[in-house]
Amino acid sequence: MAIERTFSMVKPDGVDRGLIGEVLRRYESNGLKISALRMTRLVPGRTQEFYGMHRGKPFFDELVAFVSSGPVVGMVVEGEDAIRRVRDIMGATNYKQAIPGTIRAEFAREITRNIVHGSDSPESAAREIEFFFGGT
Ligand code: IDP
Ligand code: MG
Repeated sequence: MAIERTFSMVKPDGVDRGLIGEVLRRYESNGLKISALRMTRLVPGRTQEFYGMHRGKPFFDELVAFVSSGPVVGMVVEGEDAIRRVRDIMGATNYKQAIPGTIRAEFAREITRNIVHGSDSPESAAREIEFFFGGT
């Protein structure tokens, strides 16, 4: 399995609840490397662009309002099979279906406010890393 780079982001609920360190620790203690890190706030137009694949879905407006509501911490995570491993550490989108011990199972209480984002494919990872870190 090749070394991959993926994008992950602590969403505003994770930042607000003091879970930045928790998320970083889980990646690092699993042997993944944080190779870029940036705290910022995404205005709604940027969040709409970031989540463009979900445009038109019933939860889109709520998702955009939530992710634009406060600071986020974006990061590049590197390692063997990093895309799948980050998603395994995060847990399922719906926290009720997430495997116990995952970030979302332990900390999320709503489907939308689920603490973290992680790229779902090599194409998404490349696009999201460029979106967040391109030009910096
Ligand atoms: P993912 O974050 O696990 O990749 P996606 O399907 O890409 O999940 O959805 C993006 C984000 O949109 C989710 O993390 C969650 O915050 C929100 N979301 C997804 N599905 C729903 C839903 O059915 N209701 C409300 N919010 C949702
Ligand atoms: Mg997704």
